[in-house]
Amino acid sequence: MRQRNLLIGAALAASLFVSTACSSSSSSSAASGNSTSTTSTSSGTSSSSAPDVADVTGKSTFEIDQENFFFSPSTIDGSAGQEVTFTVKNDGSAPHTFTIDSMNIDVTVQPGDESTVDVTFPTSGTVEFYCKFHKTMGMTGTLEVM
Ligand SMILES: [Cu+2]
Repeated sequence: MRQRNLLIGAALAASLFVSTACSSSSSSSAASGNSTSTTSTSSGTSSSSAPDVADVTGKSTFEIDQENFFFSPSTIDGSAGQEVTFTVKNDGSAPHTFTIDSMNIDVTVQPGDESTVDVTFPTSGTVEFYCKFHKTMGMTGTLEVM
């Protein structure tokens, strides 16, 4: 008698375990559904932080956006000696600068504001531009002659 009760108890425990396993597997599939949407969200984030290159060859004007805390695009390809008027637009919530030491360019743009800057590409190589407030946070960019 006592042995039989143990068997029933074991069977009950086994069926409980199965139903628990079932519910936990269904809840884990719901969780994986959540993680799928999380993945698509984070891939959108990673695409905005991915190398952001623009080719302005042949253009006389171009817009650079300032965000918190990066330039978009951050790499700008042009031709040797090309003159471009950049419209520097601050889409962030903090003041940012567009600064190029070698060209004596140092423009501060307030949030929601924009400013135009005349830039001449170098004859070869690269020139760095940056925000002097957030350079240490990686808010830099490059003018590049291909
Ligand atoms: Cu800044």
